[in-house]
Formats: sequence, C-alpha cells, structure tokens
Amino acid sequence: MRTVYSDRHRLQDGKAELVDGRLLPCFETPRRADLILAEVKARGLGEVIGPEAFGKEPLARVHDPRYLAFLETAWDEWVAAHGDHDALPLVWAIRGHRNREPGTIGGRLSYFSMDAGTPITAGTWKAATASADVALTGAKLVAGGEGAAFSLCRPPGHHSGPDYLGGYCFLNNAAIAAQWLRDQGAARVAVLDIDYHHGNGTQIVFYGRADVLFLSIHADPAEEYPHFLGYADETGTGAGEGFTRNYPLPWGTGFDRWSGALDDALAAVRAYAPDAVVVSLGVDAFKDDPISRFTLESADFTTAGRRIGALNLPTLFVMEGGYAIGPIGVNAVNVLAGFEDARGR
Ligand code: SP5
Ligand code: ZN
Repeated sequence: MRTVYSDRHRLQDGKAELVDGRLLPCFETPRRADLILAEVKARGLGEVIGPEAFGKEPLARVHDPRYLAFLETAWDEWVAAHGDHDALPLVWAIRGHRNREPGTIGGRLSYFSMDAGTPITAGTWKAATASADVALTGAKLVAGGEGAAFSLCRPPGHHSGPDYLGGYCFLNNAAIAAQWLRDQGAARVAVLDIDYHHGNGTQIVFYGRADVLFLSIHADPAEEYPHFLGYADETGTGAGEGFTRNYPLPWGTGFDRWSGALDDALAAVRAYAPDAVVVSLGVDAFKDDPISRFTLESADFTTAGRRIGALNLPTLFVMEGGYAIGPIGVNAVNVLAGFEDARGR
C-alpha cells in the first residue's frame, strides 16, 4: 500500500507536557513519524507520496468554525499576550460553571482544550492542517479504488473533538477522513480505533449517527486517560444508538484478551458492511510504551493487521499514538504488513 507523509509534522515540536504533577518533555515528538517513515521505506511497504492540500472545508465538516478560527490564530495571540513559549491551559469549566467563550487568549485556550498535555507551538496550525491533509489524501486513494492506504499522520487526532484539542491532538484526522469518505458517496464508514486510549473525539463526532460505526478498544477510562469517556455502556444516541461500541480493558491486558475484543469489533464491522474502514492506528498498547499499561508484543501487531486484512474491505490506516520510540516503526509497519499479507500482497 502507499504511504502519505508530510515533513510538516516537524512543525509540531512541543517542549513539555504536564504529567503526574511535573512538566516533562513531550512524549509526542517528531522522531516518532521519522522512525515510522524509515521503517516503511526499509520494509518496502510501497511508494511514499506527499499530501494534496484540501483546504478548510473538510475540516469544518467535523470541527466547529469558532474552534478552527481559534486554532489558526492561537499562537500569534498567545505570543502577543504571554511571550514566545508554548501555550498550555490552566483551568477548565467544571460542574456548575458557565460554558461560555472567554475574551482573552488564555481563557479561550482553556475553553477549547481538554488537558495540559497538548502545547500549542509556533507551527501547530501548519502541522495539524498538514496532518489532516495526509489523512484526506489517503482517503482519496482509498475512494479512488486502492484497496488500502497508510496516512502517516502527526500530530495525531482521535482525542480532538468538534471544538477542542487535547491528548496531543488538534484536528481529528480519522473523523475528517471518515466524513470526507461519506461526502464522496460512501454510504457507511466504520472507524476502528485500536489506540491504547479511548478515541473520545471521534466518538463524539459520530455519536448520534448511524452512517459511521465507531468501535474503540482501549484502557478502561476508570483507570486511564481520558477518564471521562469510553465506557462500555456508551452505545450511541438517537439514530446513532447501537453504532458506537467500546471495549474498555484493564491495565495489564495482553494480546489474548485484547484480540478477543478485536475479533468482536471486526465481527461488528462485517455485519455493518461498510464501504470503507478507517483504522485509528495507535501502537501504544505495546508492552514497553512509557505511558501505557497493556502488554502487546511487536509480533502481536502483525496478527492484528492480518485480522483487519481478512475483512477484505477498502481500508485507510491513520496514525495515532505510540510512544515507545525505538520500536514504534516496527510496531506500526507490522500492522500494515500483516494486513497486506492477509490480502495476499
Ligand atoms: C494520541 C494519544 O495516544 N494520546 C495520548 C495522550 C495521553 N496523555 C496523557 C497520558 C497520561 C498518562 N499518565 C501516565 C504517566 C506515566 N507515569
Ligand atoms: Zn494513545
């Protein structure tokens, strides 16, 4: 399969994130994408191409225009108010507070954020929009008849909701791609999220809809980030009832149990008979991931890819998380190679 990749990901290079009460160097670094790209080339997965520019329209199909306007100018406003260092929010609306956009950049950053782990930097808007273009270009390959494509997105996307950033995500690449596929005529799209963390942003985008099936296998929010969404009893609402499925799993989960959830999710995808599948491909379920607590081995990612390939459906892989830097390329490309293997390529 072909890989879509843009060097512009390097423009998102945050200094620090708040973790367990300390400001630590960002886990979500440019090296991640560089190493995945190197492995794509080393393994001969297929041609690597640059993204096409899709503009703001496909972004606005998923994100609130006020949020997009905020994100585009946030850095300049932040620098004018606070100086030339990364922007992080400090306070959030909580039970009983007003959900009303404040006037200052600091207040607006709080209003449009879900955590203090996702710094806005000088290059955030350019990197995030390039990442969305990478996803959309992959979607175009799949819509055009290529059986599969790999969008090597960075920064990731699945935690970003209609009007907020968080979890290292600014624009929801997978949701933007899934919506674009719908807009191009796909009747039904399934989004399968295998990142270690719940894809809260993607779930929210499609929660009331039956035309996009959302399935997420992740660490139980009762113990793991993002804590406030991703429970099994979240199954969709209204017309979307039954079209969201969550598989929260406990810390320490290994491939036996994880793959049981995967098989159940894949059966649901089959029954749904979508025109295309978007895989939110995080590899942070890996045993040595520094911020995660599942125990998948590198070889398990190959098996997972094979099972996804056995669906025999047009498939777009969209890169999400994975922070064990050394093996990140092997783990991600193992999924893609397993997929190709199952397809007989
Ligand atoms: C795309 C993606 O994978 N985003 C993940 C964002 C997670 N950010 C907060 C993680 C908090 C983990 N706390 C454990 C720290 C290890 N001591
Ligand atoms: Zn993750």
